Amino acid sequence: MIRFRFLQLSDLHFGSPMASSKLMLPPEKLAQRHAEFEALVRSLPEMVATHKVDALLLPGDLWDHESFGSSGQLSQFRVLYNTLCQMEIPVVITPGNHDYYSTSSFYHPQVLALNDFPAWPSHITIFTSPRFESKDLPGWEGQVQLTGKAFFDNIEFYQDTGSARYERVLSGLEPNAPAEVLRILQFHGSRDDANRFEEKIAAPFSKQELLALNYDYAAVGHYHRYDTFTDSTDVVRGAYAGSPFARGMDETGERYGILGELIKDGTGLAEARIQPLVLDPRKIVHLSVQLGQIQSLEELQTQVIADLAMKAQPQDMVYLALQGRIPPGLAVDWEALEKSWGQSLFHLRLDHDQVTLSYDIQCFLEDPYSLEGRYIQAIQNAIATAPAEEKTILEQALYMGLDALTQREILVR
Ligand SMILES: [Mn+2]
Repeated sequence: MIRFRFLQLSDLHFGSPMASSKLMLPPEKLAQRHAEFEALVRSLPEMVATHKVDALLLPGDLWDHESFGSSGQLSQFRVLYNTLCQMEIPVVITPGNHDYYSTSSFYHPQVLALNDFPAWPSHITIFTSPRFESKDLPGWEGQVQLTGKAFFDNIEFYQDTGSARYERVLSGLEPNAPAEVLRILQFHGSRDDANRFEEKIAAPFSKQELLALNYDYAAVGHYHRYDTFTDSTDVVRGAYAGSPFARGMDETGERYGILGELIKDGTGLAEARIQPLVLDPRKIVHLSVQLGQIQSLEELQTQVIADLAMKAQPQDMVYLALQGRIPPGLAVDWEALEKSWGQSLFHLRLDHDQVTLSYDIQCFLEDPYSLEGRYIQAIQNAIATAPAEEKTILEQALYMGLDALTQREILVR
């Protein structure tokens, strides 16, 4: 019987500036996030020891770049490189579209040597062919076999403009190890039906194509959200760990690595037990708050504070988008509110671009012969007799009509 425990991590994009996010972290918080990311990377040897894993599986986009660029990139390359070199267990890397393999890649032995780094040690297996290859896991010869491939460029494409060059990544692949060997597939690619933040595709495949190949487990990278692939009997046959560290708005919610155990007895498929392991001490929360019929600053505060308390924790980074209307004449100091709401959090960014002014309806009605007055009267009559589901639409129409009639500057900045 083969019992194999692993930690799966991908899409760290280590070395990325993290500065372009809508969160707009100020320099000191950005520096803190870089330090936290580095601490996470440096904690990997301890993590694999704590969880007693046999191997570290890394299906791509470990670094945000594929070669040595600026000195900043060099120093961040060094941190992760040194950590992987210190590992006392096998490490398997299948380069992704960001850290793709090429003749100028740091995965290339000559490039590494030219930049004064010692050669990749023997416990680290790097797949460097654009076609799938199979290799025995060091120390597990005849028991565990990895099948993987490397990306060789960083070109993603949009679904509707895909060229023939981007063939189905799994087409033509056949497992070639004996059935009693634990067979793990590892690569970086886009599952057709996975949760995607955007529609860009790299190395497409479907769950059906993957399951038909009968690998015991597939460790896949590229999409930044944790997602498992289960067969028709709900057995896990592969997974995306997602990105382990929250860098931008496409990485909301908890960030994970995968702790897995594969148990293979005989020639049938292995039993896979996997669990997500939270790796980032903070998370990004994208909170949209629809303002109700608020009449005062106090009501606005109460509603937002209640939502924040429910959805975010003190260590989190919150992007708070307010929508709705506030009474005319209500003076709101948005900057002060952002500061005050952010005090109980690591960070808060307030977006009030979608907040508009409501109207003093009573004032319009006092002049029943005005266009606005007659319009309001007509809509209110309709609201009084409308079924419940139409009332909301009519209420919205009331305000949109008034916006048009009064030709008001719609957005309050
Ligand atoms: Mn990728």
